[in-house]
Amino acid sequence: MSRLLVTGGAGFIGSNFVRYVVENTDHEVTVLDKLTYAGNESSLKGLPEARVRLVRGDIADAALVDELFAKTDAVVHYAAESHNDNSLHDPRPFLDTNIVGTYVLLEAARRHGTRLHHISTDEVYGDLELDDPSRFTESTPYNPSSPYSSTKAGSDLLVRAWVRSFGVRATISNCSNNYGPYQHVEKFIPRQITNVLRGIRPKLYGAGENVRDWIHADDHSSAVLTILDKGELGETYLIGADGEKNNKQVVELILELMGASSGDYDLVTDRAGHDMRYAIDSSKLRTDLGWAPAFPDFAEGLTATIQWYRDNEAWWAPAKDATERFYAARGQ
Ligand code: NAD
Ligand code: TDX
Repeated sequence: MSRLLVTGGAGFIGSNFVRYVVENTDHEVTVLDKLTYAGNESSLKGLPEARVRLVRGDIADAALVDELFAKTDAVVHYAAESHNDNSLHDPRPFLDTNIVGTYVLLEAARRHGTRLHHISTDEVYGDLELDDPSRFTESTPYNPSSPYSSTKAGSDLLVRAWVRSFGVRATISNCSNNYGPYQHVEKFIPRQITNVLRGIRPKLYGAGENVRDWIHADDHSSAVLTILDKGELGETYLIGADGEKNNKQVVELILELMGASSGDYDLVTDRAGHDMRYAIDSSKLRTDLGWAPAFPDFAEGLTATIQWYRDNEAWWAPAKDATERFYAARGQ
């Protein structure tokens, strides 16, 4: 049994990871989370208090981080400002958390010799054209487009430098787009599901042709546990489940699964600098570490996700109106 520190464990992917750890391992978990607008204490509701503890705090608070690292065997670092649209509106918190926060964790890992796994995104590689058959691999050059993805790229490079210069025991993973329960309504899939539930037409940016490579959050979690267990220090692993779909296909599937009419959506103002296509080649993770996704059926995973939003309006409703006002002010 190990003591895990999970930063950002009250967010979407972090809380799914904590739940997955409780259900599939003996590890004890301390969550360090600032509970920003994106963090939600109730995403950890129902988990056993003997196994999961929440500390409200900032990853950039060096004294707090130092105290927590002293009592930890391994750290999984999810905490981030995570939304591209917000980063176009106000980039500063992205630098503070994604860059400075990661730096503070690396310095603590260096002092305490703590094993660290850094969670990152496929967006660090920029985007691919629709007619380009290639996919991202661990050797694709970094070429981020947005303030969000550039700060994630910066954080990855800090991790690599701390591994090489100071011998920090770290690994990195870059995952594709996640879906599942507990995702904030600002993000594409929950926004459209909750729009339909509220009688609002789904909103597609631009022509809706942009492609994302979808993976269920539980498959992301199993991949991260696999890397913690068997990953080679200093290595980067791409995580993906061969789930490429364009945004129009996803909205059409949501409409169909929710019993709404095909074509019942609006095309709205495009995102500035909108990445066209992401696609992950996860061969290294599958071949070297023996990982495989358990939820490859997107329609099945989406059906369960829709049901979760139907059943949990009390979780998402408090954020819905403010989120829609933010988008409406931008013609989205
Ligand atoms: P999220 O926005 O849902 O959650 C982020 C969490 O971090 C929140 O609980 C928030 O309160 C917390 N946080 C923010 N700033 C903090 C700070 N300074 N100190 C402590 N806690 C802080 O994000 P998510 O979608 O769950 O993403 C989690 C991680 O996974 C991020 O690092 C993101 O880059 C990465 N990622 C996300 C996706 C995706 O599809 N959502 C895909 C690949 C990688
Ligand atoms: O209302 C919308 N309409 C729309 O067409 C929204 C909110 C989004 N979109 C489009 C933009 C993207 O092409 O849907 C796609 C997905 O958008 P987001 O959910 O904002 O995700 P994305 O920008 O692809 O980034 C996500 O995956 C990689 C996460 O938010 C990141 O944290 C992760 O790194």
